Amino acid sequence: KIQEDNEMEKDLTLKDVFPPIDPYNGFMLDVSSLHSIHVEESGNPNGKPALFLHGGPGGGIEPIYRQYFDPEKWRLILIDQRGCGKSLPFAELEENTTWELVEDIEKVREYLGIKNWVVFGGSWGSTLSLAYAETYPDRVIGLILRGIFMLRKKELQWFYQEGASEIYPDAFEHYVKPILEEDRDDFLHAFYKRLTSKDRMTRLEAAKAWSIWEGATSKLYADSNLVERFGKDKFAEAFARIECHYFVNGGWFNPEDQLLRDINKIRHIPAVIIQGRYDVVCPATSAWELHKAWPEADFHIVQDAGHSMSEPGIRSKLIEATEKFATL
Ligand code: STX
Repeated sequence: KIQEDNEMEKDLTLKDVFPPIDPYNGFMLDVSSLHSIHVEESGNPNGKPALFLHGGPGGGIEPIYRQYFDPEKWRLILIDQRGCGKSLPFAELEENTTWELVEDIEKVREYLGIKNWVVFGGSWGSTLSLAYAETYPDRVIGLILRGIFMLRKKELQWFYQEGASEIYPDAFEHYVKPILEEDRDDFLHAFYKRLTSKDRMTRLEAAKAWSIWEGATSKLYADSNLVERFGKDKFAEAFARIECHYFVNGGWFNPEDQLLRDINKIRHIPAVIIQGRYDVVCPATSAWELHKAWPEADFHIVQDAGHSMSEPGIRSKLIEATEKFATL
């Protein structure tokens, strides 16, 4: 009995992130006549390669992302996707599509002389991880996916039109403010119009409202730091413009459930799916549908978490996964 209790205690110990580290390499890579993307490497140059794909699209990389991987075991590659972070031109929408990002990833892999890698992505990062793996399955030796998002109409409708609005009516009131009453039947297109306006103030006002909506709904327990970060001009402009551009274009998926339909291409790859029960940004239905289509992948619902990778239960499961995959 006592032993069982101890075992349970052990299971309840949450894994914390690794200490902060600086990259040992960083560079810009020209990926088209228009775009240069920022790439960095950290950890152990002789470690197992892992690719980190950030969210949004348009979120850019954050130093904390390096801390989910044991720096002695992993050679970690982080990319600022087109138009965000340190990539240039900033907030650019031309030549910025899912399939161009997939090709950028291949360019980075080839440039670094990496044969194959573990791919780690949450939210939009999970979308892009699936799109990349289904296009280049031979290059992926493992997938760690969190807060599953497959960019289908029902997912966009839930978060940007009606659904999440019922759980966060207070934050939703701020989100809709820049949009005229008569345009509120289609927030996605109404925001797109403002986010691509020639007038900087119109763009900025819309970008902040859009971005703060996501910041305010990302965690089970509201986090004012997150809202503040998402509301910063520079972050909001790239994040909102790029997200909205991808979403009005349905992510260039065809059919819209392309990622699920093509799941057989990657079912042989070792994978972990991690999902917060109370994820309001990317509700658990998508993770559940992915689990049903891909029963071989480890599947974890974290009972006391929302959408963010920094929530303790999610953070712990992600680190368990990188530790397990380090020995793959
Ligand atoms: N977009 C969800 C997403 O990918 C619908 C996302 N949400 N927050 C983020 O990404 C960041 C933390 C990367 C800003």
